[in-house]
Amino acid sequence: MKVAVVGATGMVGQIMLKVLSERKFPISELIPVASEKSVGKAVTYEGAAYPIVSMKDAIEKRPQLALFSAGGETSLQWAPQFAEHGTFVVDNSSAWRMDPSKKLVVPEINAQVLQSEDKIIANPNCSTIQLVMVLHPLNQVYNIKRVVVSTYQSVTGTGKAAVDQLNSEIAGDASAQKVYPYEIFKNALPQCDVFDEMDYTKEELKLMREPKKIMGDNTFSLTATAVRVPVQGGHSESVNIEFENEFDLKDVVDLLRNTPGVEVMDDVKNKIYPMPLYSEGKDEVFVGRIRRDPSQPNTLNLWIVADNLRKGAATNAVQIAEYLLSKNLI
Ligand code: 2RA
Repeated sequence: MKVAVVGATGMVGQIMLKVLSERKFPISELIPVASEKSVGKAVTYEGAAYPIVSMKDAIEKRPQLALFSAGGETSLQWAPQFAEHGTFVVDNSSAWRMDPSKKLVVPEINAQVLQSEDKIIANPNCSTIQLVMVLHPLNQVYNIKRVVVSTYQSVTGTGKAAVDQLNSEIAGDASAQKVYPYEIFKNALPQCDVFDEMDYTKEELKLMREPKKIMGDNTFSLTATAVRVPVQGGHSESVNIEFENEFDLKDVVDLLRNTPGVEVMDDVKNKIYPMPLYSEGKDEVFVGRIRRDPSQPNTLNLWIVADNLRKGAATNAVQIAEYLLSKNLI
């Protein structure tokens, strides 16, 4: 299969290439695409150099699949041009996620909504993916009433410049390019992306809106606070969930243990719980600190960690492509 990777030089694009290779995705021709200034340079895939081409050249090659991670504006401009020539686009930007005509997919939850005419498919936000991987199975059994989530997000979610800022600050180099409004080292910024008129950030709005579309359930309420922390291995989330129905805590843990793509790490007596240091480079969504909330009935607290560049972005996108392949849609 001819596969274009748009944004191939970015952090997510590079992980997409890694995941495609790890999962032995059947690529007959790899078409790396990046900004005009990168055209002619090369990316490495499975030990070989592949020249970066322009968007127009990539479209002319008529790829069956295009994995996009190049920002919303680029996706809005170019994804339709790929799609109108029959390419399936899986887009990691926020451009299409809440478009009612586009599917927003976490394969373990709602891949079945995909059809052959879905030529632009939205990959959810990283912090959304790890959250719904845990919320969905619980909702099916215990009927969620309300969710309160606070995130502790890796600088890798912002991109390479943010990682460079953190590493420079750790090294004591105050001259590094500032991506954030403040130092991130020894700090926690209660701002991921820009604020809206209600003083919520775009990241918080994604967390509050995307889960309902993916889970196909508008009956529960969800509020979020997204925080950036000086971490690189993945996003962490503290989640409080109130259910309509009573639950047995052991049943909740057993349910999550039997959920594909979720790994329970919950043995506090031995200090076993999810951490970004552990999740980095893995595709599972790790959940722990699962405990009843004594402040109100039918409510529990838990802690979710995942590598935001993998299951939170690249791996989920490749899994969508694998689903399309498995159903002979592509
Ligand atoms: C972030 N989820 O972490 C956003 C975009 N990757 O900044």
